[in-house]
Formats: sequence, C-alpha cells, structure tokens
Amino acid sequence: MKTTRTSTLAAAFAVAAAAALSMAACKSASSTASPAPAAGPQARATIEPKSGSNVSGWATFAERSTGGVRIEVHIENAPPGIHGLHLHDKGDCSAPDASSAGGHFNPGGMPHAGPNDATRHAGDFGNITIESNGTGHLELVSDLLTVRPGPNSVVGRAVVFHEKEDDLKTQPTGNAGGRLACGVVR
Ligand SMILES: [Cu+2]
Ligand SMILES: [Zn+2]
Repeated sequence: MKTTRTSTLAAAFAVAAAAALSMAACKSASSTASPAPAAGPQARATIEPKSGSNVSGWATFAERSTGGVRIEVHIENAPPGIHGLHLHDKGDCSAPDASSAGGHFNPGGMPHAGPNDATRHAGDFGNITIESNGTGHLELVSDLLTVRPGPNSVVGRAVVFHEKEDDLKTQPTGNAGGRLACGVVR
C-alpha cells in the first residue's frame, strides 16, 4: 500500500515537473523569439477563364519582412494534371486568349527555367498539379520579387494558368501551350 502510494505521488510529481519544464521552455522560447513581424505589403489576383475554358481561381502575394515574396495560388474547374503557371509581364488579361499579358515577367533578362533554378525568369512559378476534382494549390517563396513598387514588383503583372505542363527548359515559354486563365495582380 505504502509503495503504491509513493509511486503515485512520484508519478504526480513527475507530471507536474514535466508541465513546469514545458511551461518554462515555452516562456523562454517566446521571450527569445523576435516579435511577430508586422504584415508587409500584399497583393492579389482574381484569376478568370480564358481561351474558352472554365478555369478560375486566385493568387496572393505577401512580402516577407525577411525578404522575398510568399505566393499562394488556388485554381478551380481545371483539367486534372500538371499545368504551367507563371507571372507574365503585362497586367492585361483583356485578350480572349490572354496573349495581352505578354511574355514571362523577366526583369533580370534571364532564360526561362524552373522556380528552383538560380537563373530564371522572375515569373517562373513552374507547375501546379490539378487534382481529379479540378482544383489545385501552389505555394512558393520567391527571392526575385517584391510587392512594394520597384522593378521586380508583382503589382501590375498577370498570373497565367496554362494548358500544358511547363518543361522548365524550352525557351522562352517552357512549351506550356495555351493560356486557360489569367488574373491581373493588384
Ligand atoms: Cu505563362
Ligand atoms: Zn519563364
């Protein structure tokens, strides 16, 4: 009886000690971490159907306090599979085939490539995978873009969703085919 009680107490103490330790860990972590960064400049695009498709969606751009832009893209009603997705030079989606958006945004005068290549168009977001239900989601961070005004700003450009997969090497388009949807970044 006495042994059982002692071990129960010991267990209770161990739990309390662990809780105190984890609280202490939390406290020291929060006191040494830098405060949450204030929200930086943000921009957004509403992606609309082009070339007779039903594809729609949105894209958001958030400038990080540590540099670079966090990009999130959501696509709906698209053909399942892999599709090229880029930021194009001109914020003009008025043409029925979105040709008005121009070529890939390329302020650095680089060759076309993939989003993980050091040398690439700033607008090279690579590909987005569309699931069998017609939706797709893409998240990436780019160190070649800003949201605030400047030569690399995303504002006044256009997000374009393509018919085919971007092969990440064919110049200057990645051979991604037609433009199924387009949205101006504002
Ligand atoms: Cu494109
Ligand atoms: Zn490109």
